[in-house]
Amino acid sequence: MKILSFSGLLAGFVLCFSASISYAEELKVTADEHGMHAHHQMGHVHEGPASPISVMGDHLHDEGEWMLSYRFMRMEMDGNRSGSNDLSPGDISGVVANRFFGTPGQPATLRIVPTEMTMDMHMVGAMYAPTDWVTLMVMGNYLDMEMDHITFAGGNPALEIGRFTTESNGIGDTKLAALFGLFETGNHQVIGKLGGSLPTGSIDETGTILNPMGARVSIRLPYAMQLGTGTYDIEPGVTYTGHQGDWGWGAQYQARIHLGENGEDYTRGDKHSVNAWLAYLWGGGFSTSARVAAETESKIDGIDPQIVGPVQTADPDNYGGQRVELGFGVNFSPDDGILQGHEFGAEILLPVYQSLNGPQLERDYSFTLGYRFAF
Ligand SMILES: [Cu+2]
Repeated sequence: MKILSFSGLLAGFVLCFSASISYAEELKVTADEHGMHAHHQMGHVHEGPASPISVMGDHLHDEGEWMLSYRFMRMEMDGNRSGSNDLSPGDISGVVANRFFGTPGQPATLRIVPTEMTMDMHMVGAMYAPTDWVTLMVMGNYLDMEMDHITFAGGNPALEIGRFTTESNGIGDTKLAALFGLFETGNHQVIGKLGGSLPTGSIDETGTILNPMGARVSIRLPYAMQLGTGTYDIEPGVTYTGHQGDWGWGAQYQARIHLGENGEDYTRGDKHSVNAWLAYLWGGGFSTSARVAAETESKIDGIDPQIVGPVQTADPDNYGGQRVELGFGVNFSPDDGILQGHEFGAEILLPVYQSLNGPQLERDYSFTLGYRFAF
């Protein structure tokens, strides 16, 4: 269904912008006549269509050029699964073993089940190129998260006694990276990334929960609701991009490797991701893209002694997994006029495969809206 409505959207673009396309064709002819071979004008980072807005580190800037960006991402999680099997709250409460059984007040099986989570992320980034072959990047994040839960009675795991929502918000981890041009010929470019993440996000956020005895208590929130990793992380990557006429494509590998243990005695799971995309420039600066993204993340190593409870999210083993998502994007980056150098993009990602170290909340969708400006 979603694919069908996307085709509809594409068809819409074809109709709406056919006029702009012929205008763009005219411009191209003029450019060729004037010998302005399509190399990198100031404030114009893309030859061919733009990459999807959620893809980062896919381009270099010319010496002395800056770029500022803002992105908003919303990720929605809904329902649980373990491996690739869906689980209802009744499949978890009273069934899944509680790793904290033996600690005073902890039942043998789980009693609190997360049902939904929303994460909003505001990302502000800057890029600067000290030379043509190196571009530096810095990105700050602000996170706002909410998780809904059902609490079942300590003495009767089938009896719901209430619901509650926990929240956390604040600055996340800060990213730094250097991008290097490794290879460039005609329409093809390979860029290496050497990046890192600084532990600026809090890992001791607290919240109020409803426990299986019916009491509201304040506790340290589980790992999923913490704002940072607490560790210094290395983020290497390599990106290939190519373009031909109105088509553009790319492929990227990225990793996030956590160094050492954080101050609360644990390490988030390392993450590796690959993605590939295809984009088409319809004209007038409008392009659309389709992307496939796959990632694998390990479970958490170690345990925060203050995160305890009859809930799946308190268990470091219920983190990570593998997923594959499809992304559909739209970009607008005019070649001329007052908006030249400004780029607007949106992309939605829909999971097609998830195998989680669960029980764990499964991803429903995520989307990113972004703006970037080069000067
Ligand atoms: Cu840039």
